[in-house]
Amino acid sequence: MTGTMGLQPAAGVVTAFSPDETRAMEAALKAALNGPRGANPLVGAVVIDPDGRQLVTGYHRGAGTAHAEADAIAQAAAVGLDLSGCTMMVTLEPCDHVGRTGPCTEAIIAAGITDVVYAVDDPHDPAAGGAATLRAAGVRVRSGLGADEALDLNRQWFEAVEARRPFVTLHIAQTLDARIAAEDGTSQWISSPESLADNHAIRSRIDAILVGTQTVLVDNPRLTARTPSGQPATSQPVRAVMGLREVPADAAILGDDGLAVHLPTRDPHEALSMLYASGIRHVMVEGGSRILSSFLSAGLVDELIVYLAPTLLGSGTPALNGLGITSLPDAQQWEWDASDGGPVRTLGRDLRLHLRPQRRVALDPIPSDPQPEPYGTDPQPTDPQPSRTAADQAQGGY
Ligand code: AOF
Ligand code: ZN
Repeated sequence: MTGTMGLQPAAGVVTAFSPDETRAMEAALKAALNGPRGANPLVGAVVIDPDGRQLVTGYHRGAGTAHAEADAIAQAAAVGLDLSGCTMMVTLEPCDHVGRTGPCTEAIIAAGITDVVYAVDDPHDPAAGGAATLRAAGVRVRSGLGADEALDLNRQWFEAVEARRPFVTLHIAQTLDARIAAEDGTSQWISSPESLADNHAIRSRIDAILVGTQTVLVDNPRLTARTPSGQPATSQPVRAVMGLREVPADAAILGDDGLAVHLPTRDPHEALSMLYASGIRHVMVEGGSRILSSFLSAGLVDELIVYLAPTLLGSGTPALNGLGITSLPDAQQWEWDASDGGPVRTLGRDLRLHLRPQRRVALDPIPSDPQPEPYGTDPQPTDPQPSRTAADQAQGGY
């Protein structure tokens, strides 16, 4: 996100905001960055008293957890702070639905908050309508302060909601020279135990994990979310395999929990549509290189997480196998993501890089040209794509 200094309401919005409100919205935008990206947007909320003093700051910690408004109100309750007559500044229109958590409108009204200023409308149908509900309950509601920043903060999420597709996180575990396996196919372990643990923690909070049939045939991964001691995590993602080749009946990915699904397509758009239709809102694409490349070349990646090991191979399977780019001006441009722990973290001996696209490559649901690199057929023996999912073959642990 670009700096939040000097927030302005969106063009056409004429409501005046006080300097204290502007400062509080800046603080709310900053707080939102603490959360993880995914099925839900990053949201921050700051409550100020009638003198403009900031009382509590809340943020959303991802799908299934308290919304930013509820988080701020709970913090106030925990220390016995009365918020009646106060103003809440929030980066997204408060929700009006019972999803995984209760409606924020209700929590705001119950807390006695009399004013709400939010940055941008919630485009998500089931949750929208909060402003009208608040007004009907006598709350003064204004919007538009920090709208540009709030839109930019969640621009990939807004795009995914609009396109009615899941939010896509792409995961690559690679060497310094961008290899995901050595020439002989060995790939255990490129990443540090800390990186593997981080990846499994993400698996336990997403809706689905996606790999290609090639990865299943070569690596036979389990793709479950597991704790560092090898125990299954409490929450498990759907395990999806895409591609036209059959998934062997004894493939480890099938498991016995009914969470595995085969998507008979090579088109990443189609795979996402199928997942969306079954209620999936956040998918992590894990590999191999052809799947990674096809999602990247289709412009379908909202978040990129790269575990970079301080290891050189000099040959072996490259993380990507071509994005259809032949000239530098056509290169995909990525931006360091300040959210969720920042753009660079140290995980054991690895670096964890966190990025988001600088601009969308394709917005159309079904782009026709160029076609994504096919995969799932014509397996290449020299490119076995073991990927880090080979880790799943290990007994216990990762
Ligand atoms: C808010 N505050 O902090 C967030 C909101 O499944 P749920 O219950 O978590 O609801 C998710 C939807 O709620 C999400 O798609 C978006 O429309 C809204 N997110 N709303 O009032 C928040 N994260
Ligand atoms: Zn809410």
